[in-house]
Parts: sequence; structure tokens; C-alpha cells
Amino acid sequence: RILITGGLGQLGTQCAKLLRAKYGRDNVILSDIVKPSDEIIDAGPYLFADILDFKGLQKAVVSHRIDWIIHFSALLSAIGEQNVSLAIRVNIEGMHNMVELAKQYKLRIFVPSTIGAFGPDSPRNPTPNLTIQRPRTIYGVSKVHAELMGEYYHHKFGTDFRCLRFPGVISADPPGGGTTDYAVAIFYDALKKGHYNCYLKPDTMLPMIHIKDCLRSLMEFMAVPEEKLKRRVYNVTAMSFTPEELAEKISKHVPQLSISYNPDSRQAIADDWPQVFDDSEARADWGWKHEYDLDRLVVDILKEVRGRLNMKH
Ligand code: VAH
Repeated sequence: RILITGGLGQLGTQCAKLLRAKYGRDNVILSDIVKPSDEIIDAGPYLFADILDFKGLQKAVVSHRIDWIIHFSALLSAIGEQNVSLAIRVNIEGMHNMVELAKQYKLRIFVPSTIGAFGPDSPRNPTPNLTIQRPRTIYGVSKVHAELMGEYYHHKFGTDFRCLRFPGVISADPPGGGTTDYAVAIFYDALKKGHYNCYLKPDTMLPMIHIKDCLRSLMEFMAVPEEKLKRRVYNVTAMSFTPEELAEKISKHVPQLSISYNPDSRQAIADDWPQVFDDSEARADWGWKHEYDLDRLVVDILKEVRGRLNMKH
């Protein structure tokens, strides 16, 4: 059985759908501290689980006979800077609880890390798997901590900890509180207003990935036999682009799109992040490869967003 924490965030519901298709609807339990919609309940088992409540989590793991944990709960980069103490609790104390449970009950645990786990001292183009990590956001600090804690538990206790560093994930559901959220919001504003006011500079290059590639990398990585893994933490990516490159691709399909640039505090976060992510080790060790390039991503997300806005085209 698989327990997904932070299940109602950007990745959880799609991840549950894919895992349920592969492992069975009732073997994947979505959990969060948010009240679920009817749609979520209809899709499969849902559980209230507060990752700060160790006893409650222990009960969930035992009574549902959990074998794998997919630990998504976290405050992302921008929202973390507005709620540092909450980010420390959720992202760091929450990780302690989950990795301790993984050790106690011999669970396989997946924790996502991020391009945000690198900082201004890291090489930016490309950023390799193993290099300096001195991030300047509490989100980044907490994710480096998660990587180090997971690797420690693996080396000390044999815990099957696995971690992929994701770039900005593009889906029809906005992430909420991220620095890469512009690349989702622009699709909605392009279709609804024909204009997007971008909070990053036009030439801000960031690594990105389509959510379908992101979740496929997770599924494939979780199924890799332990002996094939040379490390517990891998970079994965699909492409890098700038706001102006993305706007230009979208305007091929939405000609009326205009874009203005008014950088805010998220610019300083993005300026410390990788511009190009080197995922050659994931490709070499367990056969990772992306399937969505920017052209295909734009067509697919536009279709999804039109569906959400139920526009006829
Ligand atoms: C954020 N979308 O912007 C998240 C992600 C790589 C970026 O971690 O914070």
C-alpha cells in the first residue's frame, strides 16, 4: 500500500491516478489536512494525515499496512519565504517524522527535492548532480536537509530513501506558492485575458518539466531495483526556457497574447537557481528520458486549461 502525503498539492492527485492504475485503486491512499472534494473521494481512498502528528501517522501506516510513502507535503519557495517558521515545521520536522517512520516500519520513501536546493555558489549552467548546495530560501535549505537526512538514514539504517530533484513542474493545476508558477498562470491569463503580467524578467531561464514526465520519472524511479541505484538523489529535467520563450510559443496558438514584465521578490529566488539541470546520471543509471519538449508541452497544457475553462475551440 502507498501513502501520499500533501496529496492535494500540485502533484498528488495526478500521482495517485497513475499509481492506482498500476497498483490498484485501493492500494494508493491520498492524504492531506485539507477537506477533500467529492471528486477526490470518488477517485479512491483519502485520509486526514498531519505530518506533524507522529502518532497519527504511525496509526495510518500500521492500520493501512503502508509499504511506500510518497512525501509531497512542503511549503514551496515563495510561500516559504512568507512563512519561515511554518516552512521549518512542515518541511523539516515533517521530514523527520516521515523518515523515522520509514525506518521503524521498513518503508520505501520518496521525497522530492528541487532545483531550489542549489544556490548562488552552485554552477548554474549546467548544474550537476553532485556540487555545492548553499540555497538562500528556507524551502531550499529544508530540501538539502531532506536529502542529507534521507541519505543518512539509508547509510546508517538501510532505509530505502529515494529522492528526485524536480525542476519547475508545469501542469494545468497551478502549484501554489512556487517561483515557477508563472509558467502555469500564463496559460490561464492568455486564454482569459489575452495578457499576462510576468513577475520574472523576460530572460530568466529555468529548468522545467511537464507533470506527465515528472510523475513518470517518479513511478519509474520507485520501481528501479535498489542494486541499480548508484545514488539516492538524482536530478531530472526535460528542458529549460525563459518567460519570453514560453510566451512566444503560446502566442503561436493564442495570437492575442501580450505580456508585460514586473519582477517581484521571486526574481531574486530565480536568480540563485540553476538555469540548466544536468540529469545525465539519471539517464545513465536507470534510463530516465523525457517525452515532452516545449512545443508539445504548450499544446498539451493549452488543451488542458481550455478544458478547465471549458472554452470551445
Ligand atoms: C517552486 N515549483 O517554484 C516549485 C519548485 C523548482 C521549483 O520547487 O518553488
